Amino acid sequence: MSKIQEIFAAVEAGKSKDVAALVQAALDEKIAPLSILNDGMIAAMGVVGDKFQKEEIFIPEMLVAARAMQKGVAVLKPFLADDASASIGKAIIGTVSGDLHDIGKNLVCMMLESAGFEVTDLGVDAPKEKFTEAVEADDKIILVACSALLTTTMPAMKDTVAALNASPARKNFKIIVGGAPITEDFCKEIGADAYAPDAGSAAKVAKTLV
Ligand code: B1M
Repeated sequence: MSKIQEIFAAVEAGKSKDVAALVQAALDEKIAPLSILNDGMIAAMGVVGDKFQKEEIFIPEMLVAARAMQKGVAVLKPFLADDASASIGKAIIGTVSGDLHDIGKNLVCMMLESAGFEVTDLGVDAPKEKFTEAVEADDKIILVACSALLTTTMPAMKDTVAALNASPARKNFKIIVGGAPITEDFCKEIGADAYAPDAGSAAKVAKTLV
């Protein structure tokens, strides 16, 4: 079994300690950090999601897999970041109201930081008021990033973007949206400035926006 396959299996089985050690071993073997992330950990979470959908596993298993992935990401973090020294400006990020998924949001946060943004994380289940209060309290915020992982929380993203669009601070910032059910069309429909399919492209798109 290759290291990537071992990481995949350990994430799927929710073996946090093994994942951390295996990610370190893969890095020692000079395996590309993005391959460890995409082919090892994110791919395993995809299988976890499929198994959940088929009712082969349940929420506790999904949760331990998520924790295991987070341990792996913590080891990988310094190797994914570009270590930008100059600050581009301030950003806020959050997972919208009703949604507790944070792994993708955390990855976007990490990539924005590595691209040079000074990011404040509003966390998960963040009500629209949390976003508007943040941009109205600080006119240096130039980017708002919203994540949603559930089709049922897409309306909360729509409400959040509507509230941000109605904010008197709107001229100061751009809005970027993403998450598994989000599309370019949905982004346009709700009046956000940009959509990105993954964390790496979120950072690239964000830089072109500001
Ligand atoms: Co949830 N869950 N979950 N879950 N969960 C999904 C999303 C699901 C697809 C699983 C499935 O059924 N196949 C499904 C959603 C179905 C749908 O809406 N169509 C689902 C469900 C149904 C649920 C519950 C409703 C289950 C229940 O209670 N019956 C429940 C909802 C809780 C809530 O939020 N209110 C629930 C709960 C959970 C856990 C808490 C157990 C756990 C989350 C733990 C955590 O996040 N700390 C969990 C998990 C782990 C998953 C899966 C298995 C993995 C998610 C993940 O972390 N993926 C997921 C299945 C799947 O994704 N295949 C699933 C890895 C991560 C890196 O990818 O977050 O997509 P992702 O981020 C990507 C991109 O989307 C993008 O960048 C990242 C990659 O670089 N991205 C952005 C994300 N945000 C972005 C923002 C951007 C740009 C890009 O710009 C701002």
